[in-house]
Amino acid sequence: MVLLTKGDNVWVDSDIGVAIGAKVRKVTGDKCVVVDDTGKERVLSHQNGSGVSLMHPTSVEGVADMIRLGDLNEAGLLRNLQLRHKQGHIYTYIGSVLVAVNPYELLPLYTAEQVHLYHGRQLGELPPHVFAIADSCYFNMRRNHCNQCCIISGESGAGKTESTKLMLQFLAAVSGQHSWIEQQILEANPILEAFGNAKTIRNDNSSRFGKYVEIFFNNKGVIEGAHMEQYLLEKSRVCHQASNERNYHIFYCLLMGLPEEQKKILSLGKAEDYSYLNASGCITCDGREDATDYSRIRSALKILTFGDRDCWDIFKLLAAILHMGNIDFRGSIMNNMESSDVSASPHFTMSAKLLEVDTASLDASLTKRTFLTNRERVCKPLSSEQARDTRDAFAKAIYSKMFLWLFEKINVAIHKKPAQGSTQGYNSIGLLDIFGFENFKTNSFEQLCINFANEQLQQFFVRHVFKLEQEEYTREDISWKRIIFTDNQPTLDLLAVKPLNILSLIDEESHFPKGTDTTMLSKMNQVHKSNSSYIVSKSDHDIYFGIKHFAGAVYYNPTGFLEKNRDALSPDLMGLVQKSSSKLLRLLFEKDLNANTMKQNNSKVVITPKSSLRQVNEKCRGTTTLSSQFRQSLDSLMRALSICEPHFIRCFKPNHSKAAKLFDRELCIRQLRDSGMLETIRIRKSGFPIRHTYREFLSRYRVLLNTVTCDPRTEPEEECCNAICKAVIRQEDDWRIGKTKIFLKVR
Ligand code: AD9
Ligand code: MG
Repeated sequence: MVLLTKGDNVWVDSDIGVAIGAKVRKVTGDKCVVVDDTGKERVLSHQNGSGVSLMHPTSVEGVADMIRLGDLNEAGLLRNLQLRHKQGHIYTYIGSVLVAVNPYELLPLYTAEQVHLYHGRQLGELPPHVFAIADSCYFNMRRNHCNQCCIISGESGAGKTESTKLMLQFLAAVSGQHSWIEQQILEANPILEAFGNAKTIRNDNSSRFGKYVEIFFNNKGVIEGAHMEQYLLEKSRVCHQASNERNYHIFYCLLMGLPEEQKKILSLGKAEDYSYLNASGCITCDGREDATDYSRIRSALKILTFGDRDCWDIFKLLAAILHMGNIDFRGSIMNNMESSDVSASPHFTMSAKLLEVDTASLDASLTKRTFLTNRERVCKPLSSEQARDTRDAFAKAIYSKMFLWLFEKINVAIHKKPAQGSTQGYNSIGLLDIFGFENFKTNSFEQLCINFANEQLQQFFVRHVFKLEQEEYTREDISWKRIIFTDNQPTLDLLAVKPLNILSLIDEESHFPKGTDTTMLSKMNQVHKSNSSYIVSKSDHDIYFGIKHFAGAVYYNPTGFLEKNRDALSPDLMGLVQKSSSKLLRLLFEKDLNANTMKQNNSKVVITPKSSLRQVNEKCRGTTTLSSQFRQSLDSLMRALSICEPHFIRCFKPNHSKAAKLFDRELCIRQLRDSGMLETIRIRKSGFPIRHTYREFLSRYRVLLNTVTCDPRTEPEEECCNAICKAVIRQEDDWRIGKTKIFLKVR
């Protein structure tokens, strides 16, 4: 045991495998009494005190920028965040990366005065703040005339969406116009949250979609417009929610807020009446006022140019979804085949009425399915279970298409295109608020997509922080200690790059008429069994596969993958939509209707099990799978990000109980590990984070030339820089002269 005296701050072992801070209270003989950070008293002796070490002074009080930490390890980072959280400082830097710990209480940090305070200041001049990052985006955009992006990541409930809103609030404030367009951009949020957020067990206002908001500024730094992209809305929530979770907020708001006479027309009752809302045992959400939110959503819709007619059409379809959920089916056997009938109910007639289709057509398209086989159309009755699935698929499709349409319409309202033909003088700041890495008890296709997105973003982060850093030093030919870091490229190769990668195998099998989840799994196993990032199921009976992601291994259950990926409605439902008198309903399915018509015209091409893959693909042209859509939108996101100067905010969730002032060390250490923070701080610190070209350096520190004997008029710039450093910086190791730049360490 190290020699300790009273008052020393030390690190001692803890039961979660990472050291905890403690203070020495008493030393007697070879025994030492310490009180750890949780208030627990411990007696250390030579027998149990081997894991004790002295704390670096920077860890005692905590630091605002963790690059400065002397104890550069997990324990040091964790304690620093915990200490600051306790002191009410929820923001901390790691260099230019902001770590934000969710305070779970309203803090007086976001006032107009604070906006004013942070505007125009250098990063690090004031205490860490989300506004400082926003200002840094704004400042860099204006100074470098370069697009900026801010990637906000973290797990569910960590505070990504709140941080995004705060960034937006700051940018709107410094843009300074209080214009209509600014108001429209801000008002898009309540709409998107009403339709895309829901109460989950992790977060009362959980975003069930990802979004990238790009804000366009003119050359005076004034907001001119914006564009919003969405990623992968969780459709299944429309029909099923886990216990104690809710459906999308909008349903409850509608039922609580819609005036009685309008509810009557839509035949709407209470939330408890609808099986899409009552099955999870959770109707209300503490802290949310559904009726008040309804008015807020209505006024936001108005601001975003949705007319009364549009709103009414939206509400009609939402009501149709609720009624559809209550349609039930009776099973029977017909000609030795399972079949089903719609049970007569007012909900069924109301569904037909609101969808503006006749009851017979609705009945037929829910209880039968037409298949196209070898030039023939075969109509098969559906069992009651299949009919229920068809009903749910229809409800989910209507809702998710409506969500896309809302986005499109909002984009039209807020997207003021720069003057014809040129984007000159315009720059943008993009804010990415996207689902974090997911690893649940059961992981399905959605988790694979989400985790794929996270791999891409991690790669982007890795590229930015690690690779660029290394490349810069190599390019400048300066020596520095190499750091080993985790590169997730092999996982990305497995998922989406290598021939027959996982995503393309899923796609191929989805296009193949005879493909099933099991044939897909066996192909994956066959192709990738020796890939070190792939985990094969232990036996042929086990239906799972695993992927080693950067944040840990995730096991996926392939059941339902192909169906989810195909993302197609039955031809019967498509026909029903085509016949509907509802303009909005037809509009929502416009693209699919076109593709469907193309497919039917194409149906002379027959697919047989012997058809080549090319033939199959050609046949299916016009129908895109979910994973290929998602890949395309991710590709374009990554392209957009790659031409921006990136900023990063890592949000942390301090506890699972949404409580203020409670810091769960175990939960936080997992997030620290998952987010690659430790590597970030190591590479930053061991490198030379401050860099200037010779000229910049000289113009900034020219005054110092008086103290050294070097004249920039006669001697090369490089020599002068070197002379200044030699004279001013004591530590030989604290600077490097590269080929074009000078590099400095942070002290
Ligand atoms: V999810 O992946 O969409 O489920 P987010 O977006 O990371 O998640 P969100 O921003 O919704 O989390 O934050 C969750 C809740 O934490 C909010 O509803 C607030 O109640 C709380 N929160 C988050 N950030 C702050 C803050 N800066 N100040 C106060 C906050 N409360
Ligand atoms: Mg969110």
